[in-house]
Amino acid sequence: MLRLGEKISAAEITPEAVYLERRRFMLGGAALALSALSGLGHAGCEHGNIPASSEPLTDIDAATHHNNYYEFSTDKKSVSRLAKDFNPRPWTVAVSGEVRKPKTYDIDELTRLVHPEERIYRLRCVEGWSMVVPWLGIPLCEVLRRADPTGKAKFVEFVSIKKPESMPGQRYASLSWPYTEGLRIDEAMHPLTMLVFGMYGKPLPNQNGAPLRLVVPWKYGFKSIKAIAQIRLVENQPLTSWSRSAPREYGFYANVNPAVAHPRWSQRRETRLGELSKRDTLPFNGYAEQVAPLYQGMDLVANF
Ligand SMILES: Nc1nc2c(c(=O)[nH]1)N[C@H]1C(S)=C(S)[C@@H](COP(=O)(O)O)O[C@H]1N2
Ligand SMILES: [Mo]
Repeated sequence: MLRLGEKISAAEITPEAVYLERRRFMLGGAALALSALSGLGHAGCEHGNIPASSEPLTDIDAATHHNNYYEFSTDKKSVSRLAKDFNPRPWTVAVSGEVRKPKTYDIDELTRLVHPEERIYRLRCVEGWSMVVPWLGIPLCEVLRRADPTGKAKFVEFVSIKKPESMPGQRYASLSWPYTEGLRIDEAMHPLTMLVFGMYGKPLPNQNGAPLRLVVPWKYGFKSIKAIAQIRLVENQPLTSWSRSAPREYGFYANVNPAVAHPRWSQRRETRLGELSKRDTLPFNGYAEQVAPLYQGMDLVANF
């Protein structure tokens, strides 16, 4: 039996178009064959206060043909074509560092750790586009908790795969390879932070980060690292690919903030993929109620 999160099965009051879309994804999701999942639970990770979205979903074609993925290309329209033959199997994800129980998971073991959930999240790219996507995955917290972090685990570093034979963009020094990202431990443990392996009820397309990516919806898109191979719990704030290449432009926190301009352009407005007119960008990408408490007392202009 197909088991998706409550968000999709609850009889929520939503505009009819959204409801019909959701139904379509449930049917599509059957193709994922999430069968042998009953009996698994969520013990230990608090999932409260996940916002329900009633916004129209971005067209799947738009969300899968306009991609930032420098391992393949810096041209957003070419990524899907260049990533077509990338093989996300076999794949392992190593969880290591400041933990008592390091473990290397096979990807198919990791995606079955707990019931997958479908959550509709906005993702806002630093370059000004945004999308609303039904993501399928598990809370990152579930994986971190099982590793049993030590008291020294203050940050989490994520490392992508390095495979220049099948990732043509890695032949250029457009960024340092492998792509790395990081979160503070409380950001990583936050219930909104998801490890994602599907979208629109289907396995994640290569261009969107197969077989496993992060989605951190209140941060600019570059924090949502694709093709994750390693998750390391560390004591010190890790250096990330974008901060290394342009420290003035891409900070470690990267919380969506319309009040703080990128040095080369404003962040006040954004364009939803598939739409023509712009809309206002919201603080924390609209997730302030859930995540603003994480940053109480912090100067979010200095910590951009
Ligand atoms: N490994 C890797 N992950 C990455 C990137 C990348 O170049 N390499 N680009 C990031 C950026 S800048 C954005 S906006 C999002 C885009 O995700 P999408 O293609 O699913 O929209 O992926 C992020 N994750
Ligand atoms: Mo981005």
